[in-house]
Amino acid sequence: MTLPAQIYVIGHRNPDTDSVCSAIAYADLRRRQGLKNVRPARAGTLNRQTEFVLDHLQYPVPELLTDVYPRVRDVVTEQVVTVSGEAPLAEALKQYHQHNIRMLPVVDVDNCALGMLLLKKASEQFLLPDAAEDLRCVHVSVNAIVRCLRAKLLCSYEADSLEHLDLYVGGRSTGAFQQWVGNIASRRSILIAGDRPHIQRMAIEAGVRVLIVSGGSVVSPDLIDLARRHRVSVVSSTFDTASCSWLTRLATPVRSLVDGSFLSARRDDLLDDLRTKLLHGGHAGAIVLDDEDRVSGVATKSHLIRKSPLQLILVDHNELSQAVPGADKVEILEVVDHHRLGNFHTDTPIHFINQPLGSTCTLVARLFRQSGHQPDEKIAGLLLSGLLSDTVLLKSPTTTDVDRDIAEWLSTLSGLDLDQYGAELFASGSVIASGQSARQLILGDFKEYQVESDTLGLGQVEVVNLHSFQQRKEELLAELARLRDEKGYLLAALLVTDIVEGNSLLVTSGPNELPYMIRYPQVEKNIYRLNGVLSRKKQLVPHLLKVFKVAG
Ligand SMILES: [Mn+2]
Repeated sequence: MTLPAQIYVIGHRNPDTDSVCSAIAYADLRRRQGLKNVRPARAGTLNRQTEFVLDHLQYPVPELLTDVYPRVRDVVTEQVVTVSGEAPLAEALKQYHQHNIRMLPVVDVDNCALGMLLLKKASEQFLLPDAAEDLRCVHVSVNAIVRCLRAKLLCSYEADSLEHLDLYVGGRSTGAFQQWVGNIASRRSILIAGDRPHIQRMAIEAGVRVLIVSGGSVVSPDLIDLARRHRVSVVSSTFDTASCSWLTRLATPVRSLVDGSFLSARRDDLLDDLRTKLLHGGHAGAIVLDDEDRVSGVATKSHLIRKSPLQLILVDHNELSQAVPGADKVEILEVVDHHRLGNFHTDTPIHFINQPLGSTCTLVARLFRQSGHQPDEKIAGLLLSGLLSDTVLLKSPTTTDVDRDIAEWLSTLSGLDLDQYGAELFASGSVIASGQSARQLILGDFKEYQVESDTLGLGQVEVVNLHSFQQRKEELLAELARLRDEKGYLLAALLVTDIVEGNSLLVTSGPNELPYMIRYPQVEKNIYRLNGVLSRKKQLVPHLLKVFKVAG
């Protein structure tokens, strides 16, 4: 039995709004088209903007998949058959036969593993000995005999003690028996006798360890008394002598046949790790344990070739390096994307849809339209969010006419106004409006640069408009001054980059002569406008290094 397949629609790692919303919407579409067991997932933590979208549209956060590597639990799905450590070997043999298996985990009362009993080893125990003394020797307790022979315990002495004992049948005439019983090591002997009271008495007087009375024969009360005085355990079984003898040999509790050095695996272990253990460890199988150390399955080599029940539909990416870890180990059913093609191979043909549109959400919305399905209000809202996010409110150069057309359609379906909702969407993603302290904002993405013996400390934040910055600029200026003092920087500055306009502001705390040397237009005290500057590394830093070197 294998688990039913579970199909996840999932975007790339470090998910953005397009990636999460297209996964939700595409899962919805495929479900409506009749695909079973399909649900959206995400490959990482949601960013603030996506959180806002799901919250605003009151849509549940998709399940987080940190990886999709096949686990032991995905392939080991059979109900496990176990045997109690106290059970006689006879019971284990019955289980092997009944369930057609060759391995049996031996468990204690809490269902925790004591070891693994292989059919091969269990049968060898009985079939291999050929010397008379080995054939006679059994490893049992009185209670084990009682259990295996379904017998009555008439007189008990240390019934739990597990001992190596010799098994005899009292099949001699009274005179011969008397002589014989005096010659055996009686304290380590089990004697099977029938309904002959003389023989029973002689055995008890000789002090055998266990007297088994076969055929349901009675034992008189005075003999039971005698047995108690001689510390002889007496059991009575309805089986005949031959069966009693055979079953006593199979009465060995299985726990004494296993050693503790079994191979084990956790349900959550990677299948690849189990593979290594099973292929190189020399064990026929591993006992699978659950979180509470209880036995939940047996894994064998045949499990290693089973397919994971998990399948993926990738949206908003097509490169495995960007996919949820382990994606290369499971079946990928479809890809829906708007990025360049990466290195991607499959064993079988798959649905692969890739179009150079502004967002995957545009593509998914188009698939809804083409298939005659109309997204409901919430799904339309999600699709619109992904579309506006990826195309930066339809302003990014990647925006196509299709995106603009689809955006109008989704706006109508969702009842969300393009401009108003778009503005809210981007404000929600703003770092500056996130409630972080000024110090956290400055140090979030911060680097130090050396100019001769001086140090510049430069942070950067990206925003989609300068609105929230204007509200916090005094606070940021004060914090930069404090930071400069503390660290002894020549200049402490924060580059606030408007990614929509493609410009930046440089907020500074520096030497008094800075306005005269920096060669950027000053907007107000300690704030400069850097037209066309987006990159700290490629644009700002080379400029500052030049400026300060000339000055120094
Ligand atoms: Mn995208």
